[in-house]
Amino acid sequence: MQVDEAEFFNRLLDYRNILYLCHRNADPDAVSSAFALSEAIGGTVGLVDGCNRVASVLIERLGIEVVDKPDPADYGFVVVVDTSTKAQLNDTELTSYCVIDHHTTTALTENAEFYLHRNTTSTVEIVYDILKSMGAPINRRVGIGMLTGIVTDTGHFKHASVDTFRTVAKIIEASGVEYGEVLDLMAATPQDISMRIAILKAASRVELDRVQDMLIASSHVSSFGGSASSMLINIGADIAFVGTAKGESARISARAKRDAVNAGVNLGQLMEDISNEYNGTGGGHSGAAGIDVIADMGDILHKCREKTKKILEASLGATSKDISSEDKIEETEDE
Ligand SMILES: [Mn+2]
Repeated sequence: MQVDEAEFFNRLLDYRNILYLCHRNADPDAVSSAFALSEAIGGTVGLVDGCNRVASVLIERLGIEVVDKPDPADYGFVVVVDTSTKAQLNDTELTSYCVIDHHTTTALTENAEFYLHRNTTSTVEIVYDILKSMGAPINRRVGIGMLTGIVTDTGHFKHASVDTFRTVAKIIEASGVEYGEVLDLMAATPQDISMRIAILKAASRVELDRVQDMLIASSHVSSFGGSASSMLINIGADIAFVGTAKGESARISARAKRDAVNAGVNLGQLMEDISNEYNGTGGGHSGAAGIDVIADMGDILHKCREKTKKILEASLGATSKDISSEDKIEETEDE
């Protein structure tokens, strides 16, 4: 059952020993949402399976106490934070739980006691509305965490809405944090050597499809697929698919520019559709999504490319051409 902000925290007040559970490889949005709720209502921040680098810097700098791989049975109630599928929880069995989330897919809400789902650009923004309705203060640590969560989830405000900026302003006002502090914290995050290698390999292995002026880049890496996919967008792709093969299964990280989304590419929907064909899990946002399936990575990547080409051809009215091999690349403009 969907509840509103006031009802959400009212219900949480009925429970003792709450676990705020973040998805695997937790990001700043998940960790900061869990941290803000635990500070306001009480309880423990739990990571299903580690966190990413910016989140680990946050945890260290803000001194956030976290429990890695907690056993939900040790807690009175579980609040699943910023998570939409069971796979993101490594299929952890949950008996009594609620969900607070902003993803377009909502598989986890089905068996939840109650949930709060909003189409915000981050979970932090939903948490802000809860704190506001509680009249809870936002201290500096919580403020820095929340702002970092919003900045990272919106791709440095690339996907921000007018509500995002409004909430950011209110968090800055309430917490006394300066935006520059948040940027400094993120800039201090070291980049892993293996991540830089993966990203460069992804770039060197790119295969391109072109529909009118839209470029679809596909590649593969052994890890850091999400970062590699975002990087392909940054260096010129309109849509990027990066595959990672893990034993029998394949993971695809997909990203799209706003123009591609406006042209009808909804990656969350695309990933959900493909995952249904393979009994896997997939979903996310229109501009950023992922899929986990038991299948050959090459086949899934091919499927992603073909379906995307069809969508673009239908909306842009052109046939695609394969420009993977160098001799076919037309360089009309030299820059
Ligand atoms: Mn999020």
